[in-house]
Amino acid sequence: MMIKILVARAVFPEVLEKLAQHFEVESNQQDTIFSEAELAARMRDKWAVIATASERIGAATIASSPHLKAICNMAVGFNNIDIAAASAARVMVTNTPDVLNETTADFAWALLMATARRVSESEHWLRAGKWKKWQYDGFLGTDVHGSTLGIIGMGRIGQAIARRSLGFNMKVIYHNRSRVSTDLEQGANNAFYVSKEELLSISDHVILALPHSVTSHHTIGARELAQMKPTATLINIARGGIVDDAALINVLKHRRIAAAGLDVFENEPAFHPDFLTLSNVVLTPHIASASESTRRAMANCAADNLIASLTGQQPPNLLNPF
Ligand code: 8YV
Repeated sequence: MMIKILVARAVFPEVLEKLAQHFEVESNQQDTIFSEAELAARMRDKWAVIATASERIGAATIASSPHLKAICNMAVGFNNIDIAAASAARVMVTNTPDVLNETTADFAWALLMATARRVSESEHWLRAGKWKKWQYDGFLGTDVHGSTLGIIGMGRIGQAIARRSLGFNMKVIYHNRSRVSTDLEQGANNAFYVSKEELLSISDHVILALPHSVTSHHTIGARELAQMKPTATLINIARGGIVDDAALINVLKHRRIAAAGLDVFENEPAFHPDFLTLSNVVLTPHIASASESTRRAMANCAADNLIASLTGQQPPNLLNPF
């Protein structure tokens, strides 16, 4: 009898074929969103699962899956999984780091440029048929070149974002749980380590690239937003929950910062409806890693982690060695 695995969301067919060479695969090519209880029911007889950041896999689900050996997230972030419960049950957890660094960094820049230079806002205006004449002060934005970029979270994605700032002649400051090595700082366009307070008060543009955890929850709340320049922009390509969305809506409404570009939201996809009433926010549906080749690489990476974890090898991206 073949070992049973679950692929909890739709995925590239070639990835299912690769998995089917080793296992009996239950897939979800209709891409149904399972409730936690339904996911738990489907995982009950499975040895491993491929999930995305949208599937919450908590202690109860892990406890009700007696055969489970591995949870393979198709994401670099893993705040959707109770790692402590998985480790206690000797269930391996893996993620998909590195393959998405450059694509995600590209997108952080896409959001930064769109936000600072009011690309979406002006396009909506144009599409609404409002363009009757050129105006000297039409859609004045904030310069990106020559400005100070503040990056919170100087991991692999943060560094890839920083590297791109060289061509824009920017000064890079960063804040991280701890200072990174001098070599990494130099490679990140000579990024300079500062406190979070200093970063928020000096930066013209702030990009969030840190993981979400209990400690990073609401890293940017009302207090932090008040420390930012009134002309500053805020970009979040990391996770919903790092920013207090209600507090952000309040400062955007009163123009206490210039604008925000958001790819992630608290409680997504059911994000705060007030964002839709604001013209100074660029909203995208969690697509920072969404290039064809990167999404393929992520899916293959998750599959390779799963195959390794059930064939007696150490998965390449094991998060919880025990
Ligand atoms: C994914 C992400 O697209 O990797 C992550 O952590 O947020 C995105 O790249 C998404 O989370 C799918 O799991």
